[in-house]
Amino acid sequence: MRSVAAEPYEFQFEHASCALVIIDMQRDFVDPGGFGEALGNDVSLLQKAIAPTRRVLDAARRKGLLVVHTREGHRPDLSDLPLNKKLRGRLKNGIGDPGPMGRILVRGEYGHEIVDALKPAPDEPVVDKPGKGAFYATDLDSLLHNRGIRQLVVCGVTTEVCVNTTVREANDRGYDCLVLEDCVGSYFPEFQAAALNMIKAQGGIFGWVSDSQRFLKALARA
Ligand code: TIU
Repeated sequence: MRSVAAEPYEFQFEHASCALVIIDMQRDFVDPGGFGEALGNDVSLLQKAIAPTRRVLDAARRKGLLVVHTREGHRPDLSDLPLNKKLRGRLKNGIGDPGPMGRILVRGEYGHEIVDALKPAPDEPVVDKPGKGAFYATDLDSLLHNRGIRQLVVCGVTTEVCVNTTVREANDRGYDCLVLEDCVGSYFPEFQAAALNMIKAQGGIFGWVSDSQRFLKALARA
């Protein structure tokens, strides 16, 4: 077992049983000119997670960790888009409608793709998810289970929405999750702080929180 300095206490992992999971680092959420920015959000708060996540991704690849990427989005015919999600927000241009980078959150569209800096390698699984949690209506659990994965190191956006939902789903399925605070981002600084606190409170009720430097140090030792 390897140890990463973390809160509420050290996180333990083994290379063979640990995966890096990068949540929804898609152009439409992260890039200037995308759907997220069109909704009035400050995407620089998400952009700053790219560089540290890239360093973690590079190190994970070098060390041979399983790397899994997720993308939030829907089939082009929108048959997997629940009506409540379609209607939520009363947006003039919402999911499935034309957006600044193609149809919003539709698979195959430019804005749905992962940002260039974190582009998945050909051998890295990409899990397309219709919900906020990466386990809901996907094969993520079986993919991890079949590889003997027990620990997840989690990066991505947004901290209080898809990252938090995924960590909660993972925790209930028996995975230990380490969230790297500089590799996750929220449009709302107060939610960033609260979402991280919620994970590590009560003895790590949902998991552990650390940062890229501390994780990279632990990975380098291994
Ligand atoms: N990936 C993810 O978090 N999807 C969202 O819709 N996040 C928001 O914060 N809106």
